[in-house]
Amino acid sequence: MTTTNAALRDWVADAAKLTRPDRIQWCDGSQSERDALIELMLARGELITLNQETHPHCYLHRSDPSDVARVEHLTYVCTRNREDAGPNNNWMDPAEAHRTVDALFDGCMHGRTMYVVPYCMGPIGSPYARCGVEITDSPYVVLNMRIMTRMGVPALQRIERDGTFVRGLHSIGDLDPERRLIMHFPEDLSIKSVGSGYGGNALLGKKCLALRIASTMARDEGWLAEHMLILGVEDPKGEKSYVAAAFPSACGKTNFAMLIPPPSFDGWKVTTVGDDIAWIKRGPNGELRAINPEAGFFGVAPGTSEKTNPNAMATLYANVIFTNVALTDDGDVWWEGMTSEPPAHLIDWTGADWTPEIGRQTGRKAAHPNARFTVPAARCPSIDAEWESPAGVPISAFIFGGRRATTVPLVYEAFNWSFGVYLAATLGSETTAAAEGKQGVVRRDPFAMLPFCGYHMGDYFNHWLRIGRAITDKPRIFCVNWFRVDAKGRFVWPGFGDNMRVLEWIVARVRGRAAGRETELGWVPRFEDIDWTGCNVTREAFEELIAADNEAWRRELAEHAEWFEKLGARVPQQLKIKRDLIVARLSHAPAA
Ligand code: GTP
Ligand code: SPV
Ligand code: MN
Repeated sequence: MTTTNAALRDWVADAAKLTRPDRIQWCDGSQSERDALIELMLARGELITLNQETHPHCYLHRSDPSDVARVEHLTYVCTRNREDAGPNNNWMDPAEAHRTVDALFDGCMHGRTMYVVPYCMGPIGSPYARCGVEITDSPYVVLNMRIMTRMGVPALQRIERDGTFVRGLHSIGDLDPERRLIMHFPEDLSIKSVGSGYGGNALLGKKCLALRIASTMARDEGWLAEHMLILGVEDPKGEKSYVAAAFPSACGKTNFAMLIPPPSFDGWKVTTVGDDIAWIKRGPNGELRAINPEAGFFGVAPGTSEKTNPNAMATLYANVIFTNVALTDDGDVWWEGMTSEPPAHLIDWTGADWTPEIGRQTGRKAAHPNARFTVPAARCPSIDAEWESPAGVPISAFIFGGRRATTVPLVYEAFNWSFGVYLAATLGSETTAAAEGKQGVVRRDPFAMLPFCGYHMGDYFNHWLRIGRAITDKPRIFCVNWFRVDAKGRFVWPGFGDNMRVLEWIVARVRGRAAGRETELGWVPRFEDIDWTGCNVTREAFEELIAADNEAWRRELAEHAEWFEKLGARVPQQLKIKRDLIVARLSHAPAA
């Protein structure tokens, strides 16, 4: 296999000259190609066959222990003008970046096969879709890309027809964290990633193309590339709405996208369009329409159980690559939170023996907290009938949520679009295991895009304000927080399926059918505006969950001011004025 596209041919030849692989394999996406890659990885000990009766076509992969999460401090956006990358990105001059990273690529594929992986983000026939080619020396990456994207012959055909694609050069290098770099060149639509085999660092279609590069395309072309799930919600009468929701990494997108309503919500149905990324464009009638550019889920394993996310558990029956989960004695998988009691013996994610006793004594987890599963989206029982619709689905509401132990109410609705942009721009969340670094520290994560916006965050806020002016049918904007804790550190809100109670109120608001109470931050439901059947949240607990403490919010708003200060002059004046408005409202609010 090769290609009629000369630019692609030349680029592959140049990459081979630099990295000097033993051989080059063009990937066609076929079943036989997949089987051969699995055989190869099994032979090399890079995959473990799971119990094929309980888990057909499922395998376990263990990463190098130093390579288990995204590395934000080693991720760069390389624009000619430093200001264009913004204070939200690490920056290097493009020429220097190429020199630096090429030194790491020099000869790195010696003794290895170079795989050329053409892929399409979005349904092949969709005008919203964009193609890329990833060159990699990792069969694990090829297998994952085959699940996460439309990979192989049809993608190559589209590239040859369109003539354009995003270049992504990847090598696992020597996995030395000191020789690891994830470089983006949005001005020439290319990516160079070396030294990591992990998810967002190495599957270049996902965060690198579909968010960092795509966000700059979207800025220039007038659309949105967002870290959002997309779900459909249908009421008992068959009326259906779609919403898109942005939560930071490991803050609940997959779970919310696959929500199963509580039994009392008879006749309600939630369906899944996507669980991580949304590309959103203006439709023919002035509405916003979204596609899921991905073809699979790369989901967080810990915490996933029959209780919390039965749809995910059903999805995980077949054709799954598990990464860094624990292995049971009968060839099954396990992770913290899957069952209330751990099995008596496991092999942990590093390959070492693990028992509950060892866990207690050493504090070691059996699965890595950022252990993941890769699985085709089509396997999900709640997959939406329109999930591959080339024209996308119409979006009625945007939801933004963070992981906040205190301060942020369960749900509130922004007064209008620009107010909603303010709330999203100042979103805070506790850091998680999805990225290297200290966990549980509150940081600003605007639109859940801090690690993924490929350009200056101030320009991005402006872009959202511009989009709002360009559409006639504006989705309403809501904020949620499932993660408030009590004095003992326990979650106060039941979460998961019970999030339906909040989603129902949101959908009713969108349809103009739900009441609420006006607060300084926006509209919130009253206790009686929510259906509590079968739920043990008391009126008192609800009032706690929905409260916005005046003192705490004054501190929060002071942090917003610091945050805008940090982002500098490109933050829209309109947003700074919004802050002053809330401060003024809070200072006039009656004492609680
Ligand atoms: P990325 O794939 O990293 O972008 O993450 P995500 O936003 O899809 O997060 P995911 O749904 O995988 O959830 C991450 C963790 O949060 C899991 O351990 C979940 O069990 C947990 N979680 C999800 N929803 C809720 C909720 O409503 N309440 C609580 N307490 N935990 C939740
Ligand atoms: C995230 O970290 O937000 C993920 C996983 O969805 S990764 O693909 O590694 O970015
Ligand atoms: Mn994500």
